Amino acid sequence: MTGAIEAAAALVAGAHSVVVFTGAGMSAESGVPTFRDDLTGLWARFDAERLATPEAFHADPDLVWGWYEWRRSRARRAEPNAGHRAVAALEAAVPGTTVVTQNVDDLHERAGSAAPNHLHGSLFAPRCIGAGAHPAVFPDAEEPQEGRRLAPPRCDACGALVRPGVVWFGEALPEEALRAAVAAAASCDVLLTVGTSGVVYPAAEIPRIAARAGAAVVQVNPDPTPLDAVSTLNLRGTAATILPALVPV
Ligand code: BV8
Repeated sequence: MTGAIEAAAALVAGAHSVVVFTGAGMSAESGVPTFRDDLTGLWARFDAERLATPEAFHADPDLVWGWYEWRRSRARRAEPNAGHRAVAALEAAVPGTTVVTQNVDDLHERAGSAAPNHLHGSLFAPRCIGAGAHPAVFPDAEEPQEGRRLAPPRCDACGALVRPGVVWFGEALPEEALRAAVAAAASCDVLLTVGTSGVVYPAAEIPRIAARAGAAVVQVNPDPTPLDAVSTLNLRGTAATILPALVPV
């Protein structure tokens, strides 16, 4: 595969604008379980796509808040991996680089990425469910326990329940984030898609928009995905081992 990695590195080195589109696999080598690995204990009987919904939160706020607080504590304890650091280095080497992530952790930021575009929100931006959607500060709750319920706090401003600052299934993506991601994908020379199964829409359209616009699409994933079909190069490997080889020296 070294030929493919060299070809991908040459594409990146010759690019004026690059989009790096990342999914849960980007954080796997930091020890953050991928989206569907997280269901343990109390949550194990649920399907992630059923738990990550407004209906689940409405039905049992403590169950859903407990899951997200557990995930947030896992993300806080994790460290960015060599893949996150390579993305930050790529941004420095190619000024026209845009990072678009489906991930809700903050590992891109902690690796030095300036302003990753969080299409699905963030574990670190809770807000209340009141009309004002007031940003909430995190309570000094006890360390979340795996598989345990935890009561969400109430908003200081209006008393409404606080919810995770993520985009749930059935919820619209942040308009400006999606618009910017589509614009970047439609005008880039190269799009790197890293660690995503490419099945969650409308985010999964991003690599397909780049391919349709004539960009070279390079996929980094140890496993085949539906994005194989739109990728110019498929690099069968992990984010932390492949991405450093793609950064122009
Ligand atoms: C919406 C936040 C409408 C929460 C998440 C067509 C068009 C539009 C919508 C739909 C559609 N069809 C269906 C829908 C509905 C739905 C959807 O797409 N469902 C899927 C299941 C079919 N979409 C929605 O509901 C979206 N909203 O459409 O709203 C609307 C419009 C207007 C007004 C009102 C409503 C909202 C979707 C967002 C959901 N929220 N996250 C949370 O995190 O709890 S999605 C969540 O799942 C993650 O954020 C992530 O995006 C996704 C998981 O995907 P991946 O990141 O790809 O992760 P995955 O585990 O699947 O794959 C990991 C990959 O990494 C694997 O391939 C693996 O091989 C690889 N890997 C592993 N290790 C490594 C690695 N790769 C590299 N290195 C490694 N070390």
